[in-house]
Amino acid sequence: SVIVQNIAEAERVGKKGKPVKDTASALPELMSKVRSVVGKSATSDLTARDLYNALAYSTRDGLIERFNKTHEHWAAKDSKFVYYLSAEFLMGRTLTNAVYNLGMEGKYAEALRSLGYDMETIQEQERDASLGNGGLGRLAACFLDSMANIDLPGWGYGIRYKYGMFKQALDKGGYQKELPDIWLTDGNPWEVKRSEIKYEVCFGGRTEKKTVNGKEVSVWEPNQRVYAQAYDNPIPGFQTPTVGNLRLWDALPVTEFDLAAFNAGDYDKSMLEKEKAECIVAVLYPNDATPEGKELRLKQQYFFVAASMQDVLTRFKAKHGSKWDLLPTKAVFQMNDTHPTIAVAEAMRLLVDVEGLPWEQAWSISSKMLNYTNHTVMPEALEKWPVKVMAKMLPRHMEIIEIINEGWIQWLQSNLPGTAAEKAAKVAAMSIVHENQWNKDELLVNMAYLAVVGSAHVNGVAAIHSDIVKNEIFNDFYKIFPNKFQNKTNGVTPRRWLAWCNPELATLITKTLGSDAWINNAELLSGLRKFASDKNFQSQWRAVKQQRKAKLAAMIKSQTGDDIDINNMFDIQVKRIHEYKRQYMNVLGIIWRYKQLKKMTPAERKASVPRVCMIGGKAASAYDMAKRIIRLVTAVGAKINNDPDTKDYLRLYFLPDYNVSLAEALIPAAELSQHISTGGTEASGTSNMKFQMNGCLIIGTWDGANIEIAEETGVENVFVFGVRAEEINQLRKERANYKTDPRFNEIMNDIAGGMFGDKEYFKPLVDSISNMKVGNDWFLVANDFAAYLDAQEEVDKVYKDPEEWTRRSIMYTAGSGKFSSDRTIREYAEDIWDIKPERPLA
Ligand code: RUG
Repeated sequence: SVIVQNIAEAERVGKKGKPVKDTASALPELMSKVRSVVGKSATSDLTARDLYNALAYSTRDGLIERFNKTHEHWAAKDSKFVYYLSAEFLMGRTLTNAVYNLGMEGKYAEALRSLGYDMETIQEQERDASLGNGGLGRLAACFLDSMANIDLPGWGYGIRYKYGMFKQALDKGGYQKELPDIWLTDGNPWEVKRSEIKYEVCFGGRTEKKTVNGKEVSVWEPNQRVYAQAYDNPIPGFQTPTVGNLRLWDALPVTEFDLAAFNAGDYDKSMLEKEKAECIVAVLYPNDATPEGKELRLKQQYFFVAASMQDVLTRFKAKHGSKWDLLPTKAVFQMNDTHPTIAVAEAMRLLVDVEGLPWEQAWSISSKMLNYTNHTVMPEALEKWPVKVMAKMLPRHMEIIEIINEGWIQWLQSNLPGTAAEKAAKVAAMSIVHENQWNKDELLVNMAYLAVVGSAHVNGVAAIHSDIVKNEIFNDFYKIFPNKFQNKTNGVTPRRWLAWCNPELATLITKTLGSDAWINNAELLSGLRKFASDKNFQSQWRAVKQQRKAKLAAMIKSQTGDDIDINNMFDIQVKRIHEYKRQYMNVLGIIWRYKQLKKMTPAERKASVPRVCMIGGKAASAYDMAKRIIRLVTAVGAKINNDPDTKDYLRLYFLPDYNVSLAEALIPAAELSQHISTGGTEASGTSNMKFQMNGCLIIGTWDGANIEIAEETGVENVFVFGVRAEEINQLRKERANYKTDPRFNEIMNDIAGGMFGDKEYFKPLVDSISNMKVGNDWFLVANDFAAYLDAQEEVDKVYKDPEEWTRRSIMYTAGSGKFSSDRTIREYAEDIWDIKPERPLA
């Protein structure tokens, strides 16, 4: 197809781009930034932080220059754009990524060395931009990288949260402690404030029917107004001059300071508006357990959607005036989960109320340019706003949603087959506004249904998940609009997640394949397959892994004081802590291993496969069970790491504050990673792809993207176990009759009996999976436990054969090409957005 040809051409041209190696100019450049930005002289004692700032501002110059060229080019071509609307962007650090993507690592590394620093030390000065919770936010960041990389005109739009994802610490007792993530305190060299780009965003108030030009219209009279202020964050591609953009919105008060109130001595009132505005963007995902929290979250969602849509429409109008029918040929939006789906109502408000278009024309435009990605099957994450909250916060939008819903219901009534009673049941099941099933007095707006009705395309994020989306979650809708639904299996950027985070392995791959072309064309990694059984290559591959294990061991030593033997298997599970992800089952397996080791003779222990197990991830502040799971990990770790009989054979560490930077250190060092969610619950997973790329073997369930990873790697190379998605409903129904494995019972008794202390605190955890009645052990830990232990035995067996283990490891990396986000973005561009790459001249 045309798009594939364009991309291929773009890549061919890009490969000619040579990395900048202008080392001579690097030192003077850095020194100039030391003077102008850091405010010190070249003869001062320069700290790592000073050099970080100097290097960041130097790199930023290069970014901005390319950014301007890219955007001038796209504007001149009047390219069609995709706008990725996401409440989360988990960007991590920018420095290394920018320096490497711009090909400037050689240039700066030497200059830094001459000043007595290395790149790694300097890079550690940067705080992660953690504007996301987990997979969904990191996916958005990978997508931006790939969009720039393949020259696709597109931007991300989100919120410039003042405090990102909380910093996780452990208190003395081993419980999670949440600390604010004050990431902007020392400034952010990577953003550009666009003072001139600011939009008013309104909330609350009421609507009033008025007659305008002989027509009755609804006029919104809001009672709060704030400004959304644009900040641009340039996103560089690799071996291309393209630099894309992430535009984040800050909230400002319309009146900065109430001088009259101040002069009257009311100091609190004088700052009130400012505080109210700042509150909107203060924290990522405020706890929504209270009505106040819910309102604030909806406010955040509307805030960034309203600013982003006004921004797009303003640019469109500047170019095309009121030729609104052209809009879907110039702009498409991808709504990342339900968080930005108020966009459906906002698009209608802007086109009908502000631009004066007839409803039908506006609907035809809006429903062509909006698309929705579903990322979860968890009902609690498919947002539903009480009508009361929506009507209070966004009264005009509530009216618009009601009009959309009326039209939708009418359409259903005229088009659905069946008797009147059958139709009525279907209409009730598919209505965008419906009763709360737990509280019949409350009406809810189902944001996912609004998105499905208002979008051109709806997609899931892995093959199995897209099937569940079609056949379960939105089955009624799928039957009506089969062509609306697609699959777009997730991906991750091979730049950050292999080439830059694991330079040791990247160098070996490049040497072996004869070129670094795989960095932009990950399918070329399949060329490693033919070396998988080559003994010489295997030993080089193992040496790289050992190097990375040594690095991680040093990090753990610095945090815990413990020495770790790098000949032991590094077994890692890192992701958000959730019952469905089953870190709990991992701990139960570790307890079983510990108990077995205790029973062994010293000789038997010596013959076992020693492991260092690591678990990391944050528990949502209001998620009590997840916090108890963390405490179980720390309690079990404390016992086994200090037991002289076992500590040489088994360790368990909880790694606090898991974030992008920590992932970059862990993933290259991992030998086994665990992706053990209950079949049918993990939409895709993306860390599984990162581990795979880095040659880490997977123990996993037949769930999410594990399935496709196994297909690409060779199912025989993956340790697969557990119940399948299609079995879980039946198993849940049969809960009461389930006979648990004796080993499982023994461990439950151990925890309940206080083997790891804190038995009262662990009681709800034990109860949640051990009383076999319907509704208990929802995530089927008991059902999978025996199969999990068997799979772990198989892991040990294979690890005892280093050649077989290494062969598999190579096969993982070789099979990871499909999981490049470049592939995913190409599919979105071709099948959903209809956007072609457009490369600016270098
Ligand atoms: O839990 C899902 C992951 O399975 C998936 O890989 C990721 C990206 O598609 O999105 C995660 N997710 C889902 N994060 N938040 C949600 C629900 O809002």
